[in-house]
Amino acid sequence: MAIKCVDLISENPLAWKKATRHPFLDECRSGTIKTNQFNTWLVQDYLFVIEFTRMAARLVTIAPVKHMDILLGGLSALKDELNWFREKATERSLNLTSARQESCELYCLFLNDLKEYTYAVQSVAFWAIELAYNQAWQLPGPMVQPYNEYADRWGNQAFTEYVKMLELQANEALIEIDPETEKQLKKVFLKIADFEKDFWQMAYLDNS
Ligand code: HMH
Repeated sequence: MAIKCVDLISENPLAWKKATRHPFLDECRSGTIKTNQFNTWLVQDYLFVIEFTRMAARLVTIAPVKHMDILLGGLSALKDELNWFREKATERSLNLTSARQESCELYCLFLNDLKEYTYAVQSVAFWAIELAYNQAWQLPGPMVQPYNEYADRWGNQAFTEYVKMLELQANEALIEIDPETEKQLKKVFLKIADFEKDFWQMAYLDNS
């Protein structure tokens, strides 16, 4: 039996839990997150999404034709997301030209390194990164203002369906992978879980 996306989660429940449950998100739910901590996350996530968009674009160049439609929809959503980040930053008077903090920088370098891998590995990585945010912003439950807008961006039903489509496509790509690729896949998945955990923590590290 070919490995599937869900197997990666069920084989690594603790790592995935740390990726998707964090005090940062609970404090957004209750409204107790400090504004400067939230702003740190916001700016760093914008910087991350720029590199994630480049990864999405690279994925289009190697995808089978039947997978392109979903991926192009994803790119279009990323266009809106980048503009939305700029709006949020303007509302909060944030400087989007700040430097990437270490956890963001390492994650972005990793995204760039993914280009050396097969489509199967890259499509699973793309799914896992989107799913992490989809679940992380849903799991705390309804958030207070202004954080409900952020929870809705990644937790909404349409985004959930999009992530399901990414999972189906990734599973198709996994049907005929060799044992070496399967090993790479597991490592890449665990790295993503770890990067996601560190990304939440970053909000508490630097609030200059
Ligand atoms: C760190 N992971 C991180 N940021 C995001 N915006 C996503 C995943 C999903 O888009």
